Amino acid sequence: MATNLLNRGAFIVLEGLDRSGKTTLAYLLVKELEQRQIPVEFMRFPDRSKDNVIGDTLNKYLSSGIELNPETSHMLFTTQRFAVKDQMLQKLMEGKVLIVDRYAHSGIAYSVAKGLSLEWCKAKESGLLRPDIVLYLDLLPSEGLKRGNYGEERFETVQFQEKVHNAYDQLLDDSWKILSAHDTPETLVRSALSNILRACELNAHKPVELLYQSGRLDEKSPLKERQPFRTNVLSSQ
Ligand code: FDM
Ligand code: MG
Repeated sequence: MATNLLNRGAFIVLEGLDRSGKTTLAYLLVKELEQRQIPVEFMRFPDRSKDNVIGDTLNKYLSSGIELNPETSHMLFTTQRFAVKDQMLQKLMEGKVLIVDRYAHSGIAYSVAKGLSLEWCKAKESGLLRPDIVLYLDLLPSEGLKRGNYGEERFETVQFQEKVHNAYDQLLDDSWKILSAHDTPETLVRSALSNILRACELNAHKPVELLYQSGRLDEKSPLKERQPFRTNVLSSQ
């Protein structure tokens, strides 16, 4: 067996509508894993850091400060994911569990909700790392409205969230676990954690796969031979 595949970490993504509780659950999961001495790292997309040009632009776009057409915004969100692809792989190979708050599925669901085609959006995300599990926090769009600070950002309207909800439905595959966003934090943590611990066990010796693409990252992957891509322009990490 290839040595670099010994006990890789699991790649976990949290997805769901605005106000579904992804960020809260992510923090609780990180705490639980740390308590179990399991190496873990939290990441989120988009990265809104003001010290990189894409993060700053996306932040202004989301808070309705500037306009971007759907294709442009899609590609800016996607670029942030590709910019840290190598770093994410490296962390997984070091044995770290990655807990990621939103990923390509948000990219696709929100862009499809704006009217872009599913095929176009999926093609743009193709070749990113494929999560071992997508934990989807299922929230009725009309329920999000009742949660705090709803409506402050660009996409926080029930009408738009209905479309996002329908678009997410089209992305479901065998890596998805559906959790009810209406459950208590304790129930959610218990259920998410058991899925994560199982994924750690099942995938420890399996290569990381690529999203919407057949083929895996194996030892001969050019990704491993390349220096990790680092720039202050695209990534603040
Ligand atoms: N969003 C997020 C997108 O439209 N595309 C993407 O690729 C990603 C990652 O950005 F409205 C949208 C989804 C949401 C906003 O909000 C990010 P949060 O509340 O900070 O997660
Ligand atoms: Mg939000």
